[in-house]
Amino acid sequence: MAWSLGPIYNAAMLIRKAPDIRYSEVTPKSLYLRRREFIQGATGAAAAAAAALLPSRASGQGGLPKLPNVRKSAYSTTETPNDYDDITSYNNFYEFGSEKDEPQFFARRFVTRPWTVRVEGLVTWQGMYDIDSFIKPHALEERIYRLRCVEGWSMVVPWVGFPLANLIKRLEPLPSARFVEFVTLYDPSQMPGQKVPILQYPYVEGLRMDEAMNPLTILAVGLYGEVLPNQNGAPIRLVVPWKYGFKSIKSIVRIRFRDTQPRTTWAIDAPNEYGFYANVNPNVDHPRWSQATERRLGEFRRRRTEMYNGYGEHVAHLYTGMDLRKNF
Ligand SMILES: Nc1nc2c(c(=O)[nH]1)N[C@H]1C(S)=C(S)[C@@H](COP(=O)(O)O)O[C@H]1N2
Ligand SMILES: [Mo]
Repeated sequence: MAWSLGPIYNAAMLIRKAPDIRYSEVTPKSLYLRRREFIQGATGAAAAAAAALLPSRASGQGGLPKLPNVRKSAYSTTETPNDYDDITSYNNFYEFGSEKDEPQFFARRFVTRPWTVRVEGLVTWQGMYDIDSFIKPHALEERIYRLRCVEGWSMVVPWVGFPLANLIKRLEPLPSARFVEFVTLYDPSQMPGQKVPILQYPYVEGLRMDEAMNPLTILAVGLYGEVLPNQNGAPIRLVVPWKYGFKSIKSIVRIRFRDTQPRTTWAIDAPNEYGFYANVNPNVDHPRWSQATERRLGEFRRRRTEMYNGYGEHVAHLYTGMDLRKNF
């Protein structure tokens, strides 16, 4: 059985039951309404309308479509964001090449519309969702977050997105769901890196349910007020700011609710180097290098890396009682 979310009009979340829906036919013709989601949606829309518009940034636009009605978030850092050009030309996206300067070129013709996200596993509202209807019910926020890559560099990125928790609440996971797994598109015809046997594809990542529900965890659909450039994970990617960058999986096509911990790409590749938790931790070295310091893009002197990338007040409680040397 499959379900599809139709276009969602401002206040309302409208759902059509669609048996045997095909990948190419995800936009429904008829819709019906569930009262509870309607009320939730209306609250969100009112809040969005009341929120201030994002002041237009003079710097670094990519010339991509601008996202409307983006409100500012109290979760943003006050640090200066890196330039648009840095954020979009120094990328890890192995599907488009393993060198940092490759994705900007090899992802140029990547097709991100139409795009569907499949929701499956231990969840009430399983189904295939058209990306635009998936995003539409959510008020968009600018979240300026630090990103710390496991390789030792960092940057500050003005993402546009919405809390993953808001989506999860709508999808109504079953009580047995303890983890969420995310999967990137597998399409070697578009992603030349998938023909190279460096990593196992499709790329998979995952979070424990309480990590997924933490208000810092977002799904990003934009950057600097515009839709995401392909090399940064268009059309939708995860951002988990207190974890190493590799947890923030790009170009998501599948979200699966599970009762067991997912096997994640980097942990499959090198289980002694990359753990499931991957919390930024200056006290636990990578087997091949120290994690005590980092280089912010655009700077020369290395900075000290902060525990949980500086987000400890929001997330440290998730790990009380856990041995972070074992659960790295
Ligand atoms: N599908 C996919 N997602 C991915 C990666 C990848 O290779 N493939 N690289 C990860 C790593 S290691 C980092 S540091 C961040 C980089 O995100 P950015 O290029 O937007 O800065 O994306 C993460 N998400
Ligand atoms: Mo990374």
